[in-house]
Amino acid sequence: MSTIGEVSKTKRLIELENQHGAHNYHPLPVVLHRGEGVYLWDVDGKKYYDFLSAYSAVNQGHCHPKITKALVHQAEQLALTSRAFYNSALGEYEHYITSYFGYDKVLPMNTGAEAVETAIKLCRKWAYEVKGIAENQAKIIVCEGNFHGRTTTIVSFSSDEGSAKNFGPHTPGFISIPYNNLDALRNALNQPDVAGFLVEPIQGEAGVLTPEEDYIRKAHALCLSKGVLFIVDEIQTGIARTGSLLAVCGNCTCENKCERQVSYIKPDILILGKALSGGIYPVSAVLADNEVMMVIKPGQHGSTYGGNPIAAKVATTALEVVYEEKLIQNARKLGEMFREELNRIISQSDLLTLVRGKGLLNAVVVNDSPESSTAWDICLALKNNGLLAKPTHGNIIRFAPPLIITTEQLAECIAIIKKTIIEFKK
Ligand code: IF1
Repeated sequence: MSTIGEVSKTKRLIELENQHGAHNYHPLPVVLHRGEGVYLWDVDGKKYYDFLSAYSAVNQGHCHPKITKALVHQAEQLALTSRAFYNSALGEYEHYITSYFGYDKVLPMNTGAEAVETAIKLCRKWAYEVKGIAENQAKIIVCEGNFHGRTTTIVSFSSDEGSAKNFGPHTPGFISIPYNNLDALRNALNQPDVAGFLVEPIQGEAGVLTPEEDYIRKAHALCLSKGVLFIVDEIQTGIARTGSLLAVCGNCTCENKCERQVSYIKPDILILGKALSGGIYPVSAVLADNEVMMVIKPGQHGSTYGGNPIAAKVATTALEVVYEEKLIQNARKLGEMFREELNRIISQSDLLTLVRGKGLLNAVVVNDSPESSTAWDICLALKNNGLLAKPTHGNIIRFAPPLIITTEQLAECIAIIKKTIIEFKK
């Protein structure tokens, strides 16, 4: 173990964060120093499998050589111009991503929350200027258990008290309904002045809650019948994570069409982030057709870094890697293997109650109360055995490795999970 004097490097660096950084996180006690593919190394050189992937931002693996090269090359040429001027990378990127997902236009931003805020602004402006709702009366339907980011407006419609309490006064104009409940959506759509429905195809933070098979398709049809915008947050579920290009099996136009192109559900507003960045540089995007996107006029929205040349090159390369390395098919195949093996482990232990998910976005429910520290303690034991994962809520552990993981690597990870569960003492 490397030490600085008597204190280990890990302890010293954790103390520095504790003393000089805001306490807005409770990280697992590991200090990471290097990443490559599915692997991470801590400051003492211990190697781990990454089973969180920065919450699905590292779908292409850590420090992907092709994405890193694109970043460095652009950074040495032109990094930032602001949108006061055109730049040579943005137009080609906009053409690429709108063709890739089948939309007229993209509004480039940086973080997921910024993209969600952008979608809310687009929906409201469309409501007043296209649908004809009276000004300041537009309502957007959201789901209980949602996670769309941490800005003041977004936490205004969070059902998680920890996210919303004492950040008021909250932004009005949102109707909250139970997730995966079509009757509740039908009733909410009958309320006046409804402009949009904002939904995650799978609720990641809520514990990888996968709705009924036809929930998203029927919700889309209900919105269509009421002239309400269907707004889908694919920040965590998109970019091949769930074994499709988009969890809504959207109108993806990538060359290696996934077998699930049966639903052709096309959101009116599609929100992307995380893995659009290749896990290397903040990039998010909002896609829509002209009827919606053209309500925003010059000077009405944007950001200093939105659409910068580095982001344009990184996002283009991140999307190229998805089909060059067949991440959609790999996520689907290895996700099925993971759930099958975890069900075997669950049948032999009373520590876990179930595994759920789609593709390589999965979670296990620990057989203990959400208030217990069992899920956390299991993650500490997994860390000691060389695998990094983290609980989402109390008694749920999310398992989401990079989508480049091989069958052999996944088998080794399953063995680590099995060993940890068998040896675990509450
Ligand atoms: C953190 C949670 C996950 C997201 C969806 C928008 C955003 C996120 C579906 C906002 C971001 C991240 C935020 C990250 C941890 C992680 C997270 F635990 F916070 F809730 F994944 F579930 N829509 N999720 O999942 O995107 O602004 O962060 O780029 O530490 O806050 P962002």
